[in-house]
Amino acid sequence: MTEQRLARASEVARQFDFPGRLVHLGPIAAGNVNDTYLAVFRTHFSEARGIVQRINQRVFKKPEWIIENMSVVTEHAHRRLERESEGADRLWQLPKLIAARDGRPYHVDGDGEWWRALTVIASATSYDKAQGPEHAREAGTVLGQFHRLMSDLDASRLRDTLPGFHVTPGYLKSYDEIARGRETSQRANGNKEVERLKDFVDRRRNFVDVLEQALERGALKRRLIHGDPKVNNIMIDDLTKKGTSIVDLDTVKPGLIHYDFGDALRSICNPAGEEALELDEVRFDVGLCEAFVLGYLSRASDFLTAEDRGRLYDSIRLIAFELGLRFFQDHLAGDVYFKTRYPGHNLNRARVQFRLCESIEQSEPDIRRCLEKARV
Ligand code: GN1
Ligand code: MG
Repeated sequence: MTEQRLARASEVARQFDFPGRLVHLGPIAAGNVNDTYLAVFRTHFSEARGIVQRINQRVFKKPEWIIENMSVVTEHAHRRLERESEGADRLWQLPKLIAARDGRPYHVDGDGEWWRALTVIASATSYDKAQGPEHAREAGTVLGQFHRLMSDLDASRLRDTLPGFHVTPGYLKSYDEIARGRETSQRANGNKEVERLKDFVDRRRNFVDVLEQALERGALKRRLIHGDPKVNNIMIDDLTKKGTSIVDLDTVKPGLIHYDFGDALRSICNPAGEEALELDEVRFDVGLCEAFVLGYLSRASDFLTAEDRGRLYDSIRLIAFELGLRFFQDHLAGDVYFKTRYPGHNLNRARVQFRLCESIEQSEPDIRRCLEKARV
């Protein structure tokens, strides 16, 4: 992190309507796409904290749509939470946009970069890995609650911020184009691990359209989904240890809830985490899966159809495979999408997801039993 980038982010933070003077700004290691900072402002008698984020325009081509969606989603959810707060078992939170001093809900800097500021979720922590079954159950509860909150929001009010997101056959198509490219063969030629992963992909080609086909046939329907409910986007209340919020609302859009279900499970049920360096430690933990599913169903059971239920196992396997494919493709393309911290980082991330996918395949009977037991 260069001094220059910090100075620029500090300058941007001052453009937002926080009370007092900026006393601290530091990067938060959150996310593989946007740049995220914590800003602390103080007056002589109070402190305000905020999240300041640069939106990655290489990924999100229309940053104004990200801002627009965020307002629609949070205003809807905050209204509903307020309405339901009396009977609620906890105080749910969701971040809110903080306006810039000129009144707009974003700031564009001199280089044309788009920035936004958000409230910080109070007294809460997110974790990169599951802390145990309690944590997994709370993560499931948070995702179920989010799906519930979105279930009465008119989807036509939201823009598609990332066309093709989570449509696995589309990723396979772009992977094929990249893998065949001349630059890729120069970069990857002779690398045994690359060849092994290519083979891994080839042996699973016939199942990549399992969800999209069901959608086409009308067996599944699109609903509003989060898009990125991985474990470190779920906030656990430090005081009560209950789930309190889900953050990172950039990819809320109509899609299959299976994408969310699969993404959350491929993330929370891998105790080694997605940045693991030792492949042997990567596995799918069915006990954590069971805990997550119980939490999810405590909020979401009434809107799952029999068709939905029948494809939940496939969603877990598919999303682990899909994320591995996305990391692998980015490695072959020269790391143009996900941020990396070391050479081969995306290759390693792909190896982890593919190993996880194998473990999911090996545990299929147990996973199906666990879904059955919970009457999913
Ligand atoms: C990206 O930026 P971040 O970490 O919130 C990606 C997700 C992946 C995730 C894997 C817009 O999310 O789809 O699951 O990395 N987001 C986008 O860690 O591509
Ligand atoms: Mg994200």
